[in-house]
Amino acid sequence: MIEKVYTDYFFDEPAYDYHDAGYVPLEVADAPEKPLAVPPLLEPDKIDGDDIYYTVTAEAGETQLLPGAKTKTWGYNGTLLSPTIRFENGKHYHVTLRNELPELTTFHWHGLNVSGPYVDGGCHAPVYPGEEKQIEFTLNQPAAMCWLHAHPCPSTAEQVWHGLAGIVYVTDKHEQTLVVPHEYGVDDIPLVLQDRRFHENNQWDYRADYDPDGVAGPTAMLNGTVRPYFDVTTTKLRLRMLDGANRREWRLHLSGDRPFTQIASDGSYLPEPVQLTKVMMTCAERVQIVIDFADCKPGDTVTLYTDDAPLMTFRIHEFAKQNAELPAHLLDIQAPTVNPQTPVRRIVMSGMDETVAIDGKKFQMDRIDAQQPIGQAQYWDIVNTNDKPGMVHPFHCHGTQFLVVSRNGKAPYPNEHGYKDTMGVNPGETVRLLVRFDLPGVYMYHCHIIEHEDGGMMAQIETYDPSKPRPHYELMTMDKLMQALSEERGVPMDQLWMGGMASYEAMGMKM
Ligand SMILES: [Cu+2]
Repeated sequence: MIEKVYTDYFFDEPAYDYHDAGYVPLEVADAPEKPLAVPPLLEPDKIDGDDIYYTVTAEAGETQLLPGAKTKTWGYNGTLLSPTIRFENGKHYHVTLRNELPELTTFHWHGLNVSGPYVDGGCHAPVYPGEEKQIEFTLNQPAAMCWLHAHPCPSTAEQVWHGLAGIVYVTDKHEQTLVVPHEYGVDDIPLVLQDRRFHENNQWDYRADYDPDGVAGPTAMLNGTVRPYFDVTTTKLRLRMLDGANRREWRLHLSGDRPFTQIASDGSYLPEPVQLTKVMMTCAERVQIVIDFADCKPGDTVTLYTDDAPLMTFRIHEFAKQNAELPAHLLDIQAPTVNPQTPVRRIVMSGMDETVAIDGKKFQMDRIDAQQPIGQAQYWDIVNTNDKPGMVHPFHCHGTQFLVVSRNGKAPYPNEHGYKDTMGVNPGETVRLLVRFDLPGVYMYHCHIIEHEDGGMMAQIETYDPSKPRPHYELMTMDKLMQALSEERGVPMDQLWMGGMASYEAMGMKM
């Protein structure tokens, strides 16, 4: 029995995105309600014992989003977003990455504990148009919801805006022992929250909407559905939510202040469920909640809101009463060992618009900014030097799931006790993380307001096995990437448009 119900968003109100001059308020689209699109599960190409084979193809197409003209969109194995990919912990995966887009892209597995920089799919792992690459990995991490998105900096934001984002479930044996909703598409549904502006003829125009502090639009889109409803046919419903927006924060609550229970964050279940009436997600964060409709009757509706904008309606149907309570304990978190000698690393996120930087520097693909041995935890103090009111910068690190130790020396938020890979840092705040890498490689860490990341608010760390010689990593350079894009787009290098470029130029850097 959970007694305490939290009723605030925890984050600092003066830093909420709606205070920013460039904020785009949400509007209810002039379109009828539609059933929520629940992506199908991706079928493997082949299963051979513990070896499982998948193909993921990035492609362009058209999607019916509003009445009238279809919208030109990009997606994985489809025209928008992706089928849901379900990985099982401990299995060995072979994934063919195909690029049928007109330009290079990368396939980044956000939240998966796989080796960097190539399998991880950051900027060093381009797949050129018409080509394919093979990756393989064995998963070693607890059950979670992660995601797949394009990451070819500095055009990550534009490619994600086109639709290159997909849901990835990780399952494990422990999860199978928990009494929590898990019937995919029935009482366990993924929910990708995004926003777009529809221009003439229902088209998106990323460049027209460009804002260096993040691109936003007035129309909310959940799993690519504008004005969705969902037919509830079970007492309890589990939503696996992802902030898949480039910039927008979601401050979620239900009509009638109906409480809900958060059971998981980015990289794992929470140790104990937390009951809330409000939850805020910053870019790339995941929150899994269970809503209990036991007191509802057929014909009732419950609405999901962000601030005061309605996002989705739950239409209640007949359901068999299911009175089992959620487990009081969900996961044992084994924190990495620390001692008084545990190193403390300080990482400073600074600036707004074009001045964004990490430790005062813009990202350089062929520069390694930090090093850390594998298997040994270190404290990372993430500092946001923005004044109030400034922005919450969502800090993300590839290749690891960390623990949040403290916020300005105080306890983390009640729903931050699970593993995370992305975490909002308030202006003027220092958030202490405990970070351990298991695999050697090169991993990026950055702000997940995607335009900030493209604008250079990113750095990279090399992790290494102290008992082995250091491997050589073939790192991409901005020049190489720009040359490729210039050829693919048929545009001279100096006329190549990428949002992040202006940001580098503002800092006096030649691209
Ligand atoms: Cu940022």
